Amino acid sequence: MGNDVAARATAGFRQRYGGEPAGRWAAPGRVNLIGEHTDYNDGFVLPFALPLRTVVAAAVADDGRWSVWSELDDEPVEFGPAEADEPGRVDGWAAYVAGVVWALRAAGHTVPGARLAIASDVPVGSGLSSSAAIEAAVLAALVELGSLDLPAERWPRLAQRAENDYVGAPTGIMDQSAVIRGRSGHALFLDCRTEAVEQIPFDLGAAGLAVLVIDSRAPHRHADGEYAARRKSCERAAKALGVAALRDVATGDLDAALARLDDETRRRVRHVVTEDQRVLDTVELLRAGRIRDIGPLLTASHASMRDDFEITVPEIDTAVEAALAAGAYGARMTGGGFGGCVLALVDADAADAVAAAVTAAYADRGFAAPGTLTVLPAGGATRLD
Ligand code: GAF
Repeated sequence: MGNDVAARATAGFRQRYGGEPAGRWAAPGRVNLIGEHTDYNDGFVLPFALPLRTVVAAAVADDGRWSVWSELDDEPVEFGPAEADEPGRVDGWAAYVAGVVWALRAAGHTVPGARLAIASDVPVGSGLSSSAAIEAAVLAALVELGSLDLPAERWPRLAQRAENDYVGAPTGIMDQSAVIRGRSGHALFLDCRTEAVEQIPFDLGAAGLAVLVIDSRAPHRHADGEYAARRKSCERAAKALGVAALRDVATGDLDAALARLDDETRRRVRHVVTEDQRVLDTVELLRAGRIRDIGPLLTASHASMRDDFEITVPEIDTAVEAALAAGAYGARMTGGGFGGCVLALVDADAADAVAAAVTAAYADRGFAAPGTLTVLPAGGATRLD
């Protein structure tokens, strides 16, 4: 098989199923520039889609069943309507596919049976939303193969439902929105309550800048349980404060609100409310074309995740500190936490030096070497051919 991800999906299709796919659909991974753990609090996020993509080569199957092959596994996973209609019956990576079929059927759509072959350049387990990429690419394929009446604005909610209710991960709507609605050269400013989006120009290249993504390689220990615990704590706090969601606590009212809470809840709430404000401030600066000036907001976001929301780990903090010491304008963990990736805003011609400094700091601390990659904002889910 070749190295190109689309070619790998096609080759996988031919090899597993024989014949040609009817088409190929792609969806990217994402990083979040700023706005962490704000989405399920009805707040604001500013992610962008990555140039790394997942590709699905697919064709209709007349028997009304679904076969899914992924390069992660030798054997295809097969399921029919009975397994698709019962959350949890399909597990592992194939649950993201079955979840999409489930969500479509639950919304009243007639989903065609299909053969699907999946190849991906989005690393699994690095916090770059490889699961949302699978969901979005499969959704794009099934909507088109079945000529379903489902405009793309409604895809993120549906893919989120697949993840929440079929897979059982209580995530918000950021990742699915980013990988579906992302646009090249832009960050996606999303109001997670209304789902209103604004494409914010984020032309790093023209400014001589780059975003360096550092894969911390920290194992995602306890990530699921801790994520759910943070979400619950936010929901309890909103109830205690008498608001629908933490988004409704205005920054001006923050001190009075915090005074009514226990110490841990106070710190959780302070993170969410100040993080929403940092997203709004970042958007203002980007609208004014002042990309370098967002650096301190990124770094403040990291401190808030580390000290108040308590979702960072030593590898992640080391990467942020080393990137800043090597001259990054700002750096922060991106994604759900407890591992995953850090992003650093750097001068394009300094990216290699910053990456080397982080790698050296890792060696000093005895951590396994990090992965590093510079990225530009890319487009969302699409049909390739
Ligand atoms: C994960 C979730 F999937 C998102 O919904 C979001 O909550 C994020 O963590 C934290 O901002 O990526």
